[in-house]
Amino acid sequence: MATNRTFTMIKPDGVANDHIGAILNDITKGGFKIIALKYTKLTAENAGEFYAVHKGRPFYNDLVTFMTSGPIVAAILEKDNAVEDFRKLIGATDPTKADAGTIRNKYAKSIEANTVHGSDSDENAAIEGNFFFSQFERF
Ligand code: RTP
Ligand code: MG
Repeated sequence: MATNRTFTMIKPDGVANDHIGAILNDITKGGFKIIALKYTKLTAENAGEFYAVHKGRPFYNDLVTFMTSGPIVAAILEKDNAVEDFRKLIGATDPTKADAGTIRNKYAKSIEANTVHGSDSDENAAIEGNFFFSQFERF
């Protein structure tokens, strides 16, 4: 059964290009409730651990460098069928292939600087939410 939570980050390009407010608005209008929210900056160690699944891929080192290049916004979101519906809201990894109206279509500049992260499974949503938030930071 699909759980009702997913995890997202507004990546360094989304923050640097002043899209935090617009993206949170899109998320809310998309029917997601924000149940945890944090403005922070990843260390290389944090980013390496978060993206460990991609270790060894050609883009891994650039991804870690990019994800540590500036502050990010992390959030846990709640909605029925959250993981799948959120990935629809953000669009394809490559923004040139993202459907019109999706967050990546509207704000992303490249496959790397693609503005938002969305968990790819219920299991990873729980792992990623726990990576950023304690039980005292989710409501
Ligand atoms: P995310 O995990 O950030 O939500 O993105 P995703 O599921 O759509 O894509 P994924 O395959 O998990 O890749 C993670 C992030 O790595 C960067 N990437 N660069 N240069 C490349 O070919 C390439 N491929 C992936 C992107 O920033 C992608 O979001
Ligand atoms: Mg992914």
